Amino acid sequence: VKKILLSLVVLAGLAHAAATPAKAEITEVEIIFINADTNGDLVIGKAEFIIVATTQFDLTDSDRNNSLDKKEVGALADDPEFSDNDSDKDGALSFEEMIQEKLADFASADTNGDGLLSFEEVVKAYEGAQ
Ligand SMILES: [Ca+2]
Ligand SMILES: [Ca+2]
Ligand SMILES: [Ca+2]
Ligand SMILES: [Ca+2]
Repeated sequence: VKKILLSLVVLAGLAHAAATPAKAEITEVEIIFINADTNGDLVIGKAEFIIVATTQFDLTDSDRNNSLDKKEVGALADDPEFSDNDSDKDGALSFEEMIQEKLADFASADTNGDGLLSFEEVVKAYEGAQ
């Protein structure tokens, strides 16, 4: 369950711009969901999930070497998850390492195994990560 946290931090980062005090009745998880559901069918497919992850990866990879090192991820580098996800232990997260982790997050959040994340599944994963 802990493994979903980095994804949600990533999604929350993307959603941040949409979160205005005037819309305080909309919860953070709703904003995350709406932002990720680019085709508006009220479920998040694997492709939508990967687009969000890829966009965030590209934004974070400031030197464009297709790898996130500790100075690029900032405080997240201190999260034990960063070293867990760094499977080849080279001190950086490659795009492949990141996608592998995201697909694992997707699978664990998709509790009914239909290949889509419903709002309820996202809420459960989000609450589990708190
Ligand atoms: Ca969708
Ligand atoms: Ca980089
Ligand atoms: Ca690595
Ligand atoms: Ca599902």
